[in-house]
Amino acid sequence: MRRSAVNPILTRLDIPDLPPHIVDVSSVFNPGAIRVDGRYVLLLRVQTRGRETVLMVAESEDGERFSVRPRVVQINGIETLDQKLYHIYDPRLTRIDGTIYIMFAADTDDGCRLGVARTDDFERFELVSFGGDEDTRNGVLFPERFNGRFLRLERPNRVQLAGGVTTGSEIVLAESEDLVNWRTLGPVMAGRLHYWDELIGSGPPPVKTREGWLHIYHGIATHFASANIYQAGVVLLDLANPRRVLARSRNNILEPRESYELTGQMPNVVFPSGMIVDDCDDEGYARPESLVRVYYGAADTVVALATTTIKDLLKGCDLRDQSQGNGGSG
Ligand code: BMA
Repeated sequence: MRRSAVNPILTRLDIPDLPPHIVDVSSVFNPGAIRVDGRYVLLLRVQTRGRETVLMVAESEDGERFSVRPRVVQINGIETLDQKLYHIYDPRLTRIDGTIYIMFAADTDDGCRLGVARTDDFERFELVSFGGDEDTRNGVLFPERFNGRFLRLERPNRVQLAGGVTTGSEIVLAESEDLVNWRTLGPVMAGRLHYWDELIGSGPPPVKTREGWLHIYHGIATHFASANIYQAGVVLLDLANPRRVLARSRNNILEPRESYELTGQMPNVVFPSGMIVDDCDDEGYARPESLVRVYYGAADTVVALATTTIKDLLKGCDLRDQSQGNGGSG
C-alpha cells in the first residue's frame, strides 16, 4: 500500500460551513467510495462540534483532490421510522444492477443497526430498509446477486471494549431477497487472538477477481495496554461460496504509522471503507494489474488514500502461506 503524497486528502478544513449547526466541524473520516461516470465520489462521515454525524458528498476528477458539496445528505424515508437514529455512519457503497446502494450503520436506543439506502445521482437518496433484531455493524453488500439473492457481510457486535464501545470478532454472511429481511448463513472468518486482527470487521465491499472475492477488512489488536490498534488486512473468499476463506493476510497490509494515523480523536486507527478498482475485464473481474485506490479514515479525524494493485493485494493474502491457523474458520 502506497500512501498518497497529499495525505490526508480531506480534513475538517475542507468541509464547507452550513450554518447554523455545521460550522467549523471537528472531523471527517471513514468514507464510502465509488466511481460514477469517470468521476470519483466519496460519501463522507462528518462530525460536527455538537458531535452529531452527517453525511456529505465529495467529488474528484483524479481520485486524490476532492471538493465537498455544500449540502448535507438527506435520506428520504428515515423520518418515517419509529426509531430515533442518533448517528448514521461508515457508509459503504456498492453498485448492483446499475443502482448504487449505501449500507450504513446507525446508533439507536437499542444499539447499532444496519440500514440500506439507494441513489442514482448522489442528489436524491431513498431509504430501502433499516433495522433487524441484532446489534451489528460493518455491513457490506456484494456487487452481484447469488441465485437472485443479495448477499452481505456483517459483523455482529458481541464484544464490549473498555469504555463501552461494542465490537466483534466474527464476520458473518447473510442473504436477502429484498434487502429488507436478512437471513444469516453462517460465519465467514473469526478474529485471531494474540495477533494483529483479534477483533475484525469488513472494510469496503468485496471485489471480484478471477482468484476469488478480494476483501479488505480491519483488524484490531487489543493486547496493548495503552490503545487498541486498528489496521487493515486482506482476505480472499471463494467465488461460488463466499463463506469459504481461500487465503488471508498473515501480516496487516496497512497500519498506523504517519502522524495523522497515530494522533487524533481516536489514536492509532486506519479504517478502510472505500475501494475503487480502475480496470475490470469484460466479465467484470478486476484485472491483476489494475490500480486500486483505498480510502480510509485515519484516527477518526481525517480521510486518507493509499494505492495498490489487485496483484499486490492477492500477494498480501498469502495464498501459499496458510500455516498457523491463518486459513480462517471457513
Ligand atoms: C469502530 C467504528 C468506526 C471507528 C472505529 C475506530 O468500532 O466505530 O466507525 O472508526 O471504531 O474508532
